[in-house]
Amino acid sequence: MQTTIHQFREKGFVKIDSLLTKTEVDELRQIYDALLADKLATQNLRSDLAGDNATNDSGVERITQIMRPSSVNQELHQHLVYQKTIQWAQDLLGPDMALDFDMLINKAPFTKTETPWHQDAAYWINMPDKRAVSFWIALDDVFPENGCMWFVPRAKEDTVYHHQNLPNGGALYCEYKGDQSQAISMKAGSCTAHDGFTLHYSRGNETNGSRRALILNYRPTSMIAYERQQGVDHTGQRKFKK
Ligand SMILES: O=C(O)CCC(=O)C(=O)O
Repeated sequence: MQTTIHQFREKGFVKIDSLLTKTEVDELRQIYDALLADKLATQNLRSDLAGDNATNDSGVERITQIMRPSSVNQELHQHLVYQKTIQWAQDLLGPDMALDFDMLINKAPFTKTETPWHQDAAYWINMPDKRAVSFWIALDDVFPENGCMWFVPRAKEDTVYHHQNLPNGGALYCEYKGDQSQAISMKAGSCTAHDGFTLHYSRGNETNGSRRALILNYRPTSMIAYERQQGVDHTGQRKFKK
């Protein structure tokens, strides 16, 4: 545990093996697939991170993002994964960590669309306390060819690089041309944890299998209250805020 905490603080990211049991992975896969299939219940929380125009002729979403999925699924809301990750969040960043929001990011088979390089802090409003951790939980075995996460060890300072929007509501992105990035392959049920200033990206899914990720974001209770006061509840359209 101390090595994990040390690496997270030094590099801005770390892998946590076997966060979930096989049974827990199976439970989450069922919930996940039901949410993906239910376009009606998720319609206001759902978007294509590749941008609206990216949806191909067959109407397939390239990178499906569903915000706050536990708000429409009670089983997910009560799942043990939230207890396991809050414990890790508090160990990594302090006892005041609480769940800010959850999301699903799915890359369906052969959608071949990368999530561009970015830092999560580019999405944030300006917050006095910038501690945050995002758990990216693999519900399938992940590796470069199906879209595992890649990270660049972060700088010591809290620097947010210049980001732009992909057209038509797509993701924020920035340039990264260095050679420090590391691909984090892992088994289903394992996760990575990264902070808001760590650059990350994933390749498109070039395989015939799914690449399902559940993402849980934690930050200080006081900063969640601060966000909510300003109308940020992570259900709506992404905006670039400084
Ligand atoms: O799942 C992906 O491809 C990207 C995930 C991501 O950017 C994030 O969790 O912050």
